[in-house]
Amino acid sequence: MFYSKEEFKEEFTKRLGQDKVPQTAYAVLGAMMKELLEEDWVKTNQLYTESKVKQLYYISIEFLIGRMLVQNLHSLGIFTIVQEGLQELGFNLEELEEMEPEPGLGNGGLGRLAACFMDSLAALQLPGHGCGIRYKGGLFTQQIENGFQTEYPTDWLREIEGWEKRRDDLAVEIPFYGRLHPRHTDIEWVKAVPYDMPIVGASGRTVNTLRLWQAEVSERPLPAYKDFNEYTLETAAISDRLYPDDSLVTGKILRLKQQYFMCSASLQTIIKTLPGPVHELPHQVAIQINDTHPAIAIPELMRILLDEEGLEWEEAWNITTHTISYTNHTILGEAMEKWDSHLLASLVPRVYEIIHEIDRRFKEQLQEQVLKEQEFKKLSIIDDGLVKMAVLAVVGSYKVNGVAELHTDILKNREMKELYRQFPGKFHNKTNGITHRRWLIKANPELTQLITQSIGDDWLKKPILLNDLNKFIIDASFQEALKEVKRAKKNQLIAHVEKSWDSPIDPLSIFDIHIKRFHGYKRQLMNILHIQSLYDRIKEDSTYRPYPRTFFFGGKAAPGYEFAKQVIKLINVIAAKVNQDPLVRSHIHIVFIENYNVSHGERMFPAADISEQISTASKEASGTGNMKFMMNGAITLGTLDGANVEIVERVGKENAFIFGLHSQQIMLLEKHKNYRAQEVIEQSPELKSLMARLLSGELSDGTENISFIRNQLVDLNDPYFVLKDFHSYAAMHEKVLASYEDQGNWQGMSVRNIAESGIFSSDRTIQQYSDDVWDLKKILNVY
Ligand code: 475
Repeated sequence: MFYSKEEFKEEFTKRLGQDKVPQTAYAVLGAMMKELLEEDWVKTNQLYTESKVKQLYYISIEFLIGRMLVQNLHSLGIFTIVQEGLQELGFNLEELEEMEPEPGLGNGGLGRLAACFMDSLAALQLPGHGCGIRYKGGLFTQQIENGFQTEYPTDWLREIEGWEKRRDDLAVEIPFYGRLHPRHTDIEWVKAVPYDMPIVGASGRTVNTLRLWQAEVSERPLPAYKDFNEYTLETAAISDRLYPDDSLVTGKILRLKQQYFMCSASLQTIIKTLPGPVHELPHQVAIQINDTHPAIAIPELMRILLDEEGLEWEEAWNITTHTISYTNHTILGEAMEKWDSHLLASLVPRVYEIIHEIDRRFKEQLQEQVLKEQEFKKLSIIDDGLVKMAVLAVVGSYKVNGVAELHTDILKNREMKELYRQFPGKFHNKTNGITHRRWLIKANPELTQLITQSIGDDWLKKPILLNDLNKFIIDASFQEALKEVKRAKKNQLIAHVEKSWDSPIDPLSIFDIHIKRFHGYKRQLMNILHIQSLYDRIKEDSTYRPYPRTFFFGGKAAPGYEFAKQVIKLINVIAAKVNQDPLVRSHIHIVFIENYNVSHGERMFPAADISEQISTASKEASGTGNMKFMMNGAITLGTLDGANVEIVERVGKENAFIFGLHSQQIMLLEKHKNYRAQEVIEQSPELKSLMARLLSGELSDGTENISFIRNQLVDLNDPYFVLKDFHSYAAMHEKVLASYEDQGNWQGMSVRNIAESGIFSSDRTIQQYSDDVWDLKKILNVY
């Protein structure tokens, strides 16, 4: 359609006509791009079907894809042509990008990982697709009102036409409820309609598919007992809204409906379009379940194989357990899915019957061993009237992975010790990764250019080659250029933020950034308490006048997580005080970024000097923000948790700021229950004063409810060891300041981090999954 800037301009102008407003320009550009990738999309699909290659389906309840326009321009290799062409025609691409609604179809880490994986699969030209839900409303929009988080619905689909293609011809019917005997009757059918989104591979012609299912009323007859109106509302609810809980499960029936809906629709389609006989399924298809939310795919696949394909149990089980593999993302107790047996039996009676049989057979096998009661309990899928989805997921899949080395070790040696003993060969590690195309090339073109000027452009396709930057660690002119890039990214962030944040930000200050979901274990509370202590010190000690720092926070709290919401409030209260104090504000400054999302992230990671990764060791399965910061040259200030451990292994301890208890120490304290927060407070005059003032409400503006913080730190005995780690955290901040004074060394640390970040590209992660789990073959879309 167009191969040069001139051709682009001609075509664009023709389509734009007289209506030269940005809205129209956005729509025209979108339409041109859709046409441009359409042919490759169709061809890719044809190629996969004709060549009968093995395909991967990645089932996930969340895909936090972010905006697609500019990412797709990059992938199609026409970014520069279009950017310059638009400029010459009087349009600004950045402005057009801002018009694209952000599809917030995920909460955080798990959903964003799925999106990075989609990008890497397509870039590596591997046949892999996503299966999820087309939520009408993505994650809520956060507004800060009087310092409090308030939530507003986000209906991204209403705003503007997106990239997707509705496929009525591929709709399937999902069976809910009903009676089983003598056969399954009185079913409430729900129609699942796919909306396909193109996932464009970088500079190749591979266009994979992200298939998001929408729930609609079925044309099949309703059972006599069911009220039609009620049925209509319940059906629409299935794909109406994303659950806003991160690392938390609530056991609501709607959630289970979403899970079954997405799994059944995906599996029915997979089986229907299988090129060969069904017993060859494991050779033709790999199914990865992203955490336990899609674990119901295991009994659902069994149901299809038994009831619809007429297989015997043993064969069906053999096929299922060679097709499905499972990734675990968390060990937090409150995030472990356990479904009430009655709920399952009522909503999906046949599926429940199958789960029951899986459990019975597994327990029968276990009878042959000598097991302690406790061990047996841990291995039970159905236990105490609850179905434990993680146990089902391990028993029913051929591979189980953790998302960082430490996390995988904790699964094997503690959380899933009993299961690991039964299936030692299933467990493996696949350390997470992030796509360097979005998080470096797109988000930081300035740094991208500097790197390419210095080491050539091979790293764009092979990010591990960023390693070549190691030779610039002490190169003064490279360091100077890197500093310039950082300065530019800081200024861009400031320009963006200052529209909504009314106190000016110092571009020369150290940008210390803490962005992620608000959660007890992520310890935003420790960060803000430390900032309060800095404030106190500046006030009290006239010799303490530290180099200016700007502390950024961003993130959402689950609407029902009151403690996390009170931490947001506390940050905003302390921010108001700090930012308007004439003495203090030239040394420390706090910025709360409202409604943190992928687009904000793209502006923030490149501007950071310090990456706050301060989770309670053992709690953060991996973290992926840590990798995005590192790749943009920020230095990790963190604990030895999740993938931080591997980051530090790579860059060396001297190129990170590591503090705090280790995971072993935390786990011992938890096990022996011998941690006393009160004693820690007593022993530290600083903490004592801080806590006294905090808990008396002295630090408050009178509107927040400090009792949630007190409850956490005092009544609950500080479950995330905020007080225990406080002093080593504060000491490490002092070290940061000292290090920043030696700019030569600091820039060297930064270079080192970028140079070692290539391993954390999701291209590496995906290649490892492909080699060790999925067995995919690269398919070149050439014609
Ligand atoms: C980990 N989400 C990160 C990231 O592997 C890790 C759970 C239940 C219900 C809804 N959402 C969830 C998560 O558990 C989650 O996002 N986990 C995160 O997965 C990718 O890097 O450490 O916390």
